[in-house]
Amino acid sequence: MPYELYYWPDIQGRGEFVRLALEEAGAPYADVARKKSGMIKLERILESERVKHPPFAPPFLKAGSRIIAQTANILQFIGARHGLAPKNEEGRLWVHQLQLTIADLVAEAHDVHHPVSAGLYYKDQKREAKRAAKHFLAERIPKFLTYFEAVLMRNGRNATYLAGARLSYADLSLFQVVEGLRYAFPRAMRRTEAKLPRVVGLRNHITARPRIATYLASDRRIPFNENGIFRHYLELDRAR
Ligand SMILES: N[C@@H](CCC(=O)N[C@@H](CS)C(=O)NCC(=O)O)C(=O)O
Repeated sequence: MPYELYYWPDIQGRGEFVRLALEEAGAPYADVARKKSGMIKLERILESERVKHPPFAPPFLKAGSRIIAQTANILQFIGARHGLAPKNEEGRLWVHQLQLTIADLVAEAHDVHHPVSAGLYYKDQKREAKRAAKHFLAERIPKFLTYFEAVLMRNGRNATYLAGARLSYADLSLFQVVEGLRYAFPRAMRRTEAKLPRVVGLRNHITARPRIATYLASDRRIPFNENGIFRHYLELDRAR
């Protein structure tokens, strides 16, 4: 049975981490809210009192009768089922740990343009956003990405992937983070990336994987925009 992915229809957002894993796995899925009446189905699940394990927010994945939420949790599930995670416990925990660290970075990237509240418009928190961006660009992006550079280095001199010798969902997610940060902060990323050859190498490798390349060229890949997590505001990319 095809999976059903429930996520907002007009943004990559956190749903994109799940889309990438499903695409790489070649797993059939419906991106429900992008189809006719799909938003009604999504809202119905969020509001239902009959769902055994109710999701707090999208993304969530319907697999048969199960509904699974939280991006890292969904990926753990897909990873185990579709060979995108190590089989042994140590390896599985390590990949999950990496994914949770990526989730921390994603949350910080979001909070740069919404530092006061997700409930306010960007235009109502621009001053605070500029302050947040200055620190995010100068300190936080380098700290996170240098960490992933070191993880790649520690995995072996010629390592392609973050964990062991095989691709995992964390590799796909790191690719997505680099793409997102490049879109949001092109100027700052040019500077930062110069010191991250392994992270850039992993990003390039993922782009060239046949299923991912096909996906990226398709209309299933929603372009980045200013409603998602990674938003390009010139004033934030230039914050100093
Ligand atoms: N930790 C959750 C966060 C989920 C989340 O924040 N989803 C956003 C879209 S990316 C949302 O719709 N949030 C609604 C809300 O927080 O009220 C995850 O990783 O899946």
